[in-house]
Amino acid sequence: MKRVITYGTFDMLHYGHINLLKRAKENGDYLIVALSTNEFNEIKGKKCFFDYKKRKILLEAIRYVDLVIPEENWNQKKDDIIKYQIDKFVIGSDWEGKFDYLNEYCDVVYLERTPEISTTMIKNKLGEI
Ligand code: C2G
Repeated sequence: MKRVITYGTFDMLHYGHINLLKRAKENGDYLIVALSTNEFNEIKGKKCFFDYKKRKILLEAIRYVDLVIPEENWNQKKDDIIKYQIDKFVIGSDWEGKFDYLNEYCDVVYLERTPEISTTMIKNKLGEI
């Protein structure tokens, strides 16, 4: 069984996220999503609309997602890959090159980011109404 992992905040879930998760799952048989905790989002400088519990409920309802674990810091990826016996690390192309060091532990794949949709854009558009 090919095990895939991806990381993110996934706030205000939108079709760009779903598109990423769909393609991530197509890279294997079992998809783990490491979901940024509220505390880690503060470190990332991201203000979330939904807290971790709600974002986790939303992700767990997606057919492509098999397991959701907390992402608490920038440095847990290697340990996660070993602990969960990950074959492939997948993330959007906005991170191109940033996680190549994980090649030592598993395949690293950057998937094209879905254009013209982001949580920030949604917030801005809502602000205009
Ligand atoms: N994404 C995408 N297309 C979009 C928006 C997001 O493909 N239009 C992808 C991102 O590239 C990422 C995932 O969806 O792979 C989640 O996006 P974010 O919630 O913005 O995650 P991010 O803040 O990039 O967190 O340690 C890694 C970080 O936790 C990644």
